[in-house]
Amino acid sequence: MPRCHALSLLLCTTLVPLLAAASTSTATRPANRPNIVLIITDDLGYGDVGVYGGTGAPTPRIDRLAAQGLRFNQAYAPSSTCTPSRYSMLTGEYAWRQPPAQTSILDGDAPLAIPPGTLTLPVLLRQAGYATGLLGKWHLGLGDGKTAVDFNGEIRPGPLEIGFDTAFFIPATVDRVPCVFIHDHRVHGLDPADPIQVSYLKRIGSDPVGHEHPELLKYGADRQHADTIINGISRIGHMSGGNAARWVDEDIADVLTRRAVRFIEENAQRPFFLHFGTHDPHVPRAPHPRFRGKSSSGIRGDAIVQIDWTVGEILDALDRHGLIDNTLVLFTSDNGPVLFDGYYDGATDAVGGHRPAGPLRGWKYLRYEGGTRVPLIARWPGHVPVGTTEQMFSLVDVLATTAALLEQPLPAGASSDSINLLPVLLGQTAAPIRDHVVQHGIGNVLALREGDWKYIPANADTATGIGRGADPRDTRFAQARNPEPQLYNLATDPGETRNLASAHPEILRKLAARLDEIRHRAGR
Ligand code: NG6
Ligand code: CA
Repeated sequence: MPRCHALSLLLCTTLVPLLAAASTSTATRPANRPNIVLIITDDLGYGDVGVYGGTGAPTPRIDRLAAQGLRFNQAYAPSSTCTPSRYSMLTGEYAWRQPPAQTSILDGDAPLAIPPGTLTLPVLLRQAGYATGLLGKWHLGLGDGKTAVDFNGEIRPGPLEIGFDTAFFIPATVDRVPCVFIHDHRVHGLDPADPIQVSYLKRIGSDPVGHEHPELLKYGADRQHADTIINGISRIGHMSGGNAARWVDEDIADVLTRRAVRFIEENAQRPFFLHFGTHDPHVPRAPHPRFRGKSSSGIRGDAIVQIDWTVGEILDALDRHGLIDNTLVLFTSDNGPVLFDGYYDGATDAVGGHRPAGPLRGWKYLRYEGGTRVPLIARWPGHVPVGTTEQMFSLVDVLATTAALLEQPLPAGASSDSINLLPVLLGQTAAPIRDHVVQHGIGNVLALREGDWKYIPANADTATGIGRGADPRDTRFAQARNPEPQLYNLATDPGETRNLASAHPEILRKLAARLDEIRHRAGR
């Protein structure tokens, strides 16, 4: 069983009466209808933020948020990559229950991963009367898959068909084409006289490509990231046209942050849900020049400074509109960190003593703790206690927890992997509710943490997910060779260094059986 931190015990025993008192005096709306601002960063690690021990970039605004709320030390992203993690968070069902082609890292022209009609987090909130907005990273596919997505016409189904009232978003990743924002159903700022074409299979148009014209690049890239050059950065995939609509990487954070502030202003009078996905500190890293050199760990650290600025702007907007007390803010990340992810931007050399995954082993893509343990900070003054907690929380639980908060029943069979952790969020229990968490690595491999024990099944020697021309420093190689099952005790060995599989065969068997049971339990 997870250890319950002394402070959470203290919180549970001393704060609950205070919280109850506070909730009756707050605000003009029922206490179970706070606005929800969910800030989900992209590839920010467990050790990247100051309050989590990060030393590579100052993060005073995120640290202040933590000081005003609850910091989870045992929070997990459902997967070590973006698409499956976000799928799981929005649906409450582990992505690996679906076919890999639907929920593995998606290209910019892949079909929508979540079927319209699914009970999603935004659907739930919309049903409860919330305005629902998506800003920033999406990466869950577009279109029905029957015909190719036409980026010059109506792009649907997409975020609006799975519960968002409005959306202004990056279709996949910033390293993938098309390099344009989509606003609701259309490419933002598209000149119809300059139509967009996208292909991941063949070269199209006359734009230069990175592998032929390295002299045009801000920094080099491996072959996988060396197709069409846009704004001096080569991408995965080919794109032509849409010149007026192409984003400027250095301005992405500003564009999205401005829209977040506007969304808050426009919805200040009604309950709202803002799903804000930063691009930072994902590759290609191109923080605005005003943040360059503002960290001690190079370009990736500067991108983290940019995140901190973004968070500060969003929190200031809540403050200006008097919304602090009736807004639940959640700050987290979609998967673990990575230094080298295709671009030679100097991040690996500049990291110095900063440890993006903190004391944990591994990186993005992997089942080790560093791949999926993420920062999670919750703030809702007067409701969420101030302090830290050792209770486990997976982002797959956001849905059932929100449903409980809104007192909305979940239909039988929906969101089958999501656990209601509202009592944890509100500091009403010292007893652990979630006693295990499933961790998902690239190539659809799983691991199970139960209490302090961590089990990683053996897998075939396949270079899971490693594409053409991968650089040898690609962290995905670390997962490829895993002929023996692994068992770690995270209480005594948080860095997963001593494999206890042969010392504790009975624990190994028990965890293997439980993982099997979870794996075969029917999903949605
Ligand atoms: C990988 C890309 C990587 C990144 C990742 C998605 C290669 C070699 N690497 O396939 O650069 O885009 O996909 O990251 O293509 S995620 O955070 O959105 O999951
Ligand atoms: Ca990510």
